[in-house]
Amino acid sequence: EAQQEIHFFFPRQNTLALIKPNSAQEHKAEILEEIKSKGFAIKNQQEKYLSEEVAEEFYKEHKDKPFFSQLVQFICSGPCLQLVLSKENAVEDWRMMMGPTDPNRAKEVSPDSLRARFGSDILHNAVHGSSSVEQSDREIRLLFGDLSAAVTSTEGEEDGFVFV
Ligand code: IDP
Repeated sequence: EAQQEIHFFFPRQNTLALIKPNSAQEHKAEILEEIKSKGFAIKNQQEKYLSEEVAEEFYKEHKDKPFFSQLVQFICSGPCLQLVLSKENAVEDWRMMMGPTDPNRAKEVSPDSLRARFGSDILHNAVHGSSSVEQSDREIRLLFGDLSAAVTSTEGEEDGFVFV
């Protein structure tokens, strides 16, 4: 009797990850180990201060929020480890590793997440991850500039599933 198996394939994606300034930086070796152990390839990496101008562009969707200036100030307050991560379903999988925006909520619903472990409050929440493939392309281009030519855009793998 023929057994059918359904194999799902997720497209290989890039996502932009930031290890934000301060406390998270102390744990970057551990965070990098964890990233690799979850199957992400690190396609590009740089440790840099963000300029205020770049930070404002990076977070422009929040420019009308009351916390915008605090957010820009915080993200520029020390070096950020900037990473281009790549794997199947990278955008969603990295956000799962991060946990919810607010570390206090993360501690309740996702205690193993990076924000639960390394974030201190909703502003100082340790890590960033792109919210979509489109955002990741934009963010990678913004932070890596010309270097991003080699890594932006999702790679050619098919999105979908096959019946075997
Ligand atoms: P996300 O980083 O989980 O995608 P967003 O809503 O896109 O969350 O917010 C961007 C960043 O702005 C957060 O990571 C956090 O650092 C900061 N932030 C979000 N909401 C608040 C708030 O209510 N107060 C202060 N900072 C906030």
